[in-house]
Amino acid sequence: MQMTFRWYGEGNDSVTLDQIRQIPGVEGIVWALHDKMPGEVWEIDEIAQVKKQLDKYGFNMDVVESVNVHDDIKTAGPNRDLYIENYKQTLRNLKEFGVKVVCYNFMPVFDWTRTDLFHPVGDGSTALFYEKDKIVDDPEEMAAYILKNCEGYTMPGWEPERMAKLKELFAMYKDVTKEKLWENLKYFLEALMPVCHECDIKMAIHSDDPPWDIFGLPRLIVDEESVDHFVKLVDDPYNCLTLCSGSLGSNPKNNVADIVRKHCDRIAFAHVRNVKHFDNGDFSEASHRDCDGSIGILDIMKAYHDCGFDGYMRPDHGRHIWGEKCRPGYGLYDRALGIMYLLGCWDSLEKFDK
Ligand code: CS2
Ligand code: MN
Repeated sequence: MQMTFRWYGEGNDSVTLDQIRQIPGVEGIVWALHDKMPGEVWEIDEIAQVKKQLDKYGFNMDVVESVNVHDDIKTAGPNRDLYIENYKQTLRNLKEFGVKVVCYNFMPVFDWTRTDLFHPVGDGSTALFYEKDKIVDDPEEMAAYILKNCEGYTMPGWEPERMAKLKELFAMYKDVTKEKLWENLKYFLEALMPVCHECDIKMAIHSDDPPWDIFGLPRLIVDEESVDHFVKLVDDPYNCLTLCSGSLGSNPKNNVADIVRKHCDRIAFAHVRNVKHFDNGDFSEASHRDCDGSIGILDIMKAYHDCGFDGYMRPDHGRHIWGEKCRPGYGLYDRALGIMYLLGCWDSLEKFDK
């Protein structure tokens, strides 16, 4: 297993590479060109700039999160083949820098969704929170509600530019049923697989978050059955998963450790974080410690260890602690604590569970 840390880039993250270097055990930075629009080619000289920054600290750039997928690809729109060609070119350019895994998601319109970005946890810290009854029919109302409590930040996919085009976006997805979305995903991956082989880059889909349909939009990667379906849909060792314990674990019916055991050979990238379930269907993000949440972090780590997982791992969203001002879920302190917990689990499994 190789531990990594997500970083949003120079001038775009409150956390610095200098700080990340002091967290024990981090070998690679999970990065992206965050100002690229979905569908644009990532150019060699742009990637080279990031490489230069990471090289100074001895970090590898093996994992990208995310090369976002254009809505035309998700909806089989008129320019999907053009955008697929661009995606292939991006993969070829990333290969020049030794990139091994590209994380992406196939969620319609929105990326991950919460109703409160800074919800008090009760100990003075705050965390991302999902209040089920707040997600009703009207995403515009919901966007306005979130804006009231976001301290100037937005969730990915909820940017004001996108919110301004919301009607248009919903119209694009009007006829995209779950079946069609699966078909469009298959079309996309089948087109990419030869390039993935050529470049030795694994495509690793991120689990949908939350793992159920929202605002009438279908979501695909939501439970064990859909993960089974996904790996068979394009049965290729380069068609892989970014298995996000927190995303799948938001549904109390999902047993993430079981999914890890079943599909370990297709997990290229492991996101490990904890979630606390409430009886009414709400959930809150929690510290990475097993007993602070409901999804069985220790079982999940043991499952990875038992399978001999040798892919990339990172802590996922953290709480906001010690007064840190940061991107929601992506501060330094709680994710650094998360890494120490995950590495603590891993080291003891290595030593005592051979
Ligand atoms: C999230 C997502 O759970 C997560 O890791 O922060 O934004 C994730 O990066 C994307 O869905 C992956 O494409
Ligand atoms: Mn994740």
